[in-house]
Amino acid sequence: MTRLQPDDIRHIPSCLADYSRDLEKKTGRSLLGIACHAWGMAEDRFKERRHLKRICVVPVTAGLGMISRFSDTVAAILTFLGCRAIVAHQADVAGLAEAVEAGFDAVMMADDDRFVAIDLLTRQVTDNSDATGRGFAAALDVMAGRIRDREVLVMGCGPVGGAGAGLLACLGARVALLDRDRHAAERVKNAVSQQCPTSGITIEQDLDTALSRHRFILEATPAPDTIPRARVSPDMRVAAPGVPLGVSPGAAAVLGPHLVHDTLEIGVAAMAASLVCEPARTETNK
Ligand code: 2YG
Repeated sequence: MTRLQPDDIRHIPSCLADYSRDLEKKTGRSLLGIACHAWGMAEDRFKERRHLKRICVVPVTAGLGMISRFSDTVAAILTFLGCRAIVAHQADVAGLAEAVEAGFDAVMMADDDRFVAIDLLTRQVTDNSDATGRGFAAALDVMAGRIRDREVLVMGCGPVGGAGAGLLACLGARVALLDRDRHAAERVKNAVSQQCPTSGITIEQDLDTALSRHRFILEATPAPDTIPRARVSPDMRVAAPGVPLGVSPGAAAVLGPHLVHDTLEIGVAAMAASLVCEPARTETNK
């Protein structure tokens, strides 16, 4: 899993309104809209309920330690969406205890292994990887004008790519998986086939062939420049949750408004939508 650097997120709090407008131009949906779409929720339901959950973001010093302004950035995204969110005054156990003792309804916190939102009442745990995969799959769905019956290439079969593949399959896309580790691709294929039995999941062997065959791409690898300039065309649509961005600068220039990428916003917004609207945790989206 990629660890964010301060420079990856420094710009976020001051650019949220512009970013949401940019998303709306690119996809037809705002940051809030994409976050709701990730769980199949109506924006109105989010807007009605977003004040009901007081959220405390708790910094964590474990492992490689805190990332400068990470918790503040998470809280800024939540506040931008109209949620009630603050950063705990203390970190770690003291911060978690502070949140519970002060009557917060949910906490959001991240160590080196997991970044989660925990509803203290329902005990629902939303993982950032799952929310990010779903959020970018939702963005691809709206960019494609509904992904149903379209062929989609999912590059990177880790937790983010796997969650994105699951939602895309449930939305009716024909999903092709690509990963250097074939076992990872097989694992996702099995998981998605259980989650969405009607889906037609295939595994691609070769990057160049796969890119030449697909217009719609979810790029969820932790590698830069996996999609080179020579492999893109203006009719493609790419949603890229992978950090660093897997689309080369030349390819990004060709894609222009048909590329959605960020380092934290869509994933955190989808976590907020999950907290606020408590999607029914059926088998399909566990
Ligand atoms: O509380 C803190 O400041 C740190 N313990 C946060 C550490 C987060 C480590 N994880 C990552 O940097 C990413 N996996 C976060 C999510 C990236 C979204 N694509």
